[in-house]
Amino acid sequence: MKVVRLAFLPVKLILKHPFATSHGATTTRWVTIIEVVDQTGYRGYGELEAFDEPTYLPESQITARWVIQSQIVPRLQTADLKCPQDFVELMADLQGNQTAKAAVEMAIWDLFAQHQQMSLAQYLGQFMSLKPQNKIAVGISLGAQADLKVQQQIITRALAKGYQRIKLKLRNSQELSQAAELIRQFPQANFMLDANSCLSFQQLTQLQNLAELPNLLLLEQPFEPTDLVSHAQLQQHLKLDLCLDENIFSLADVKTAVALGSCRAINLKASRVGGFTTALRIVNYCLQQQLKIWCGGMLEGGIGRAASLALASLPVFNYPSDLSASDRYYQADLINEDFILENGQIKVPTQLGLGVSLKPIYLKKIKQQPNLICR
Ligand code: OSB
Ligand code: MG
Repeated sequence: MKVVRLAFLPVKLILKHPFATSHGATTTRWVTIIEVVDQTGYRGYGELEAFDEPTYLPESQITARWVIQSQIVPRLQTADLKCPQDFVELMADLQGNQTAKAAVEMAIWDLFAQHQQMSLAQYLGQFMSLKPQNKIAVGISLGAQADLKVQQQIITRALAKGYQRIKLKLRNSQELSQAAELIRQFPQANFMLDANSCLSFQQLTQLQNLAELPNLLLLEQPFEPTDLVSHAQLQQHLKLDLCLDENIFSLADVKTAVALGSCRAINLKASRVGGFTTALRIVNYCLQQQLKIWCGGMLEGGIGRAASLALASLPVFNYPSDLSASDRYYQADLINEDFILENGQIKVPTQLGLGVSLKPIYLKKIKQQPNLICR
């Protein structure tokens, strides 16, 4: 496959409700839509998931677009790809910049799946010799709330809608006691806690107490994204499973985490690890090592969420995915389709490739964008 056109379109999405984490409150989020066309005229789409600012990930929308334009495009210019994995080979000497690589790789997987007359879920499944599920169990990740009562109501509503698991975000260590109280108040519901790096060893006793709560599944990313050693020390003293998110950018990172004993679970986001090729390798490794693994999210637009649904459809994950229904994210999304929550599950697209279509306005705009490839 020869890519003859690559274009991109930045789009600003507006969240229905602010999403508060230890990095601040997100009210709007840029994503960049990637369009690739091959020599047969097939079109594939990808979504760049770096955030506006390099706080959760080291990249930003602007740095990642620069990497795509000045580093990825020149490597793709003369290539003839036999399979999506060839793209990863082609980028092998390009360090880091996982979301930039993942955005283009997503569009290339979309193209290959279409050529195979398969949905992306089926196509990913084929590489794993697994049959994808047609719907997936989902949970919801709730932004932090100062007011306990308000958060109680939000949890009640999320459970009434059918979400199979609640993830509470922490902004700081003081919010641990509020989270513990909420988890106690809903003994019938399963919870995860995501600290996005805001904790330290000073909270060790509190965390050991939390570990006694039977409906708390895991604690995600308590410490800094570079500190696998401290995570290993904490895990040694904790019955509760630690789950790593922003620590994991590659299969090598997972291997290091296993060797050190830094966690017992991985939050997998294809975009954070450079795309599906690496994501599948990580899945295989976690299965071998009996490390728990589940699919996370990062407030993706519709293209990115369709891609995440395809990955989450593989019958290998230990917990419901962080993939909410379309109605909870954006005032206006990128795609025509809506992902709807039914019995705590979301249907995986069955059409060819990503199986979703850009809204006419974005389709028209991206077609007007300059082609970065010149063959
Ligand atoms: O840490 O898992 C995270 C969103 C943006 C960035 C990081 C994270 C998250 C979420 C929300 O927790 C998951 C989602 O619903 O997309
Ligand atoms: Mg997280």
